[in-house]
Amino acid sequence: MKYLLKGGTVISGLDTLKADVLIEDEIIKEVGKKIPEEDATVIDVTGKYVFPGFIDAHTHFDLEVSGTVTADNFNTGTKAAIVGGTTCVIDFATQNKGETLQEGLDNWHKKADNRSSCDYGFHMAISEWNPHTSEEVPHMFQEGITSFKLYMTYSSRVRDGEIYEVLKRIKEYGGIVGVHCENGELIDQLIAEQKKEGNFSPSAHPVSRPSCIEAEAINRFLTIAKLVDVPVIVVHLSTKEGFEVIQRAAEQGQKVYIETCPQYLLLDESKYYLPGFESAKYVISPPLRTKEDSQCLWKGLKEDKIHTLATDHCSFTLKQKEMGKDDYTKIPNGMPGVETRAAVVYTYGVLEDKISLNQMCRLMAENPAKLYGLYPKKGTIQAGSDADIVVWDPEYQGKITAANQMQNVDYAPFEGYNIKGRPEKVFLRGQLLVEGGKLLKENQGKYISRKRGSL
Ligand code: DUC
Ligand code: ZN
Ligand code: ZN
Ligand code: ZN
Repeated sequence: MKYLLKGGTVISGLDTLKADVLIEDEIIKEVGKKIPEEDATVIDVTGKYVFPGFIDAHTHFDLEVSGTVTADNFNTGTKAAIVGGTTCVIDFATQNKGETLQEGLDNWHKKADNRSSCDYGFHMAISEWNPHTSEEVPHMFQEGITSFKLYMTYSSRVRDGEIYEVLKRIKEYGGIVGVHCENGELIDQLIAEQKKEGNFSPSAHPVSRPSCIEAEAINRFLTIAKLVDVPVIVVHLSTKEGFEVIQRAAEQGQKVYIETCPQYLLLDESKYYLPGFESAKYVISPPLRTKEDSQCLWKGLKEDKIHTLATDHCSFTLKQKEMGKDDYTKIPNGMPGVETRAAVVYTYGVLEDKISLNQMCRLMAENPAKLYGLYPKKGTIQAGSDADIVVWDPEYQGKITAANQMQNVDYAPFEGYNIKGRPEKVFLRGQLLVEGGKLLKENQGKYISRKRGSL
């Protein structure tokens, strides 16, 4: 199949260019002025932006959390992703305690293979570090896994010494490690305190995980990374305090990549004081913060000190959230977001002049592609790249509502938010799969074996 996207405005991380894009089979064949039509199917995209397909490098599909499983699996999650303009997700394949990395990886392939509607790769989340796990690392690279994840909180948390060993080992192979930075031991202590005082409602959630809990963990993680002398990633940064810790390390020459998410930019801790059990929708970790924190994160994006915008999509239905009706610590943590990321970032970031169109492209396509070893196969519109393309209609106007979302959840964190702009067409490796908000064909996604990244 040959398509010629004619008359659009092609967005890259650096430029905005009036150009045609020729797609042949799975690949972008040519980008240029007035490409001859020949035998291609011509699509007039005058007045539209032409973005590389967006990449969401932080999703949790089909993940067991607090004795339940996320509402979105790879089938529903990747459908929601592609309709929202995301053509590739990198999900966290998770090694449960007692498992090998290979077992964790095999499990994730079973969950994702043949039922994904966008392309997908995996980070490997390591829950147990031992001599055998260490031996498995080179094999993970052969399997296309070049990034790893550690938690400093939850039951899967690892100790400082283990973080040190993991960083050393991954460094040997040129991979990169991203860490969920929160001080798990102190959180347990603060939770016990809240319960002793009789506080069992979601309003105790942010009190159990204050800003310093994130900032301290970041500082400790960066200390370890400095000892090992290796670049690292802080995932889902939520606080100004944490941002400042990272900037101090960066000023001293340390290479630290930062990811944040729309919820930390647009929502704040007032959500924990809603009537009834409403607040449970927003029980995520790290928690929502203050408006001042959000402002700091927007500024960090604007100044290119924050490198990627992902979702941490980890969805639970209201029924699942009810598990914590009498005890907020039993509310499964997480919220949906994979479907609405681009529209929200465009409307509340680009149109409000907080970031540019090119930055949107960098944060959601080019940078994650480079950082995670997908570039230039993905994350860019140039000859030879996968034809993963979002034709963005800047004129579309709508409203976010749970009633018409694809994500398998019965609420929307951004319910009632006005949206300007949406993906009018989405191509995945040359196939037109989304048109006018409708998914035309399911299960066309495939596993992407990643190379070592560099940004
Ligand atoms: N935070 C969440 O809210 N959910 C899943 C994992 C995480 O770190
Ligand atoms: Zn193998
Ligand atoms: Zn996390
Ligand atoms: Zn996460």
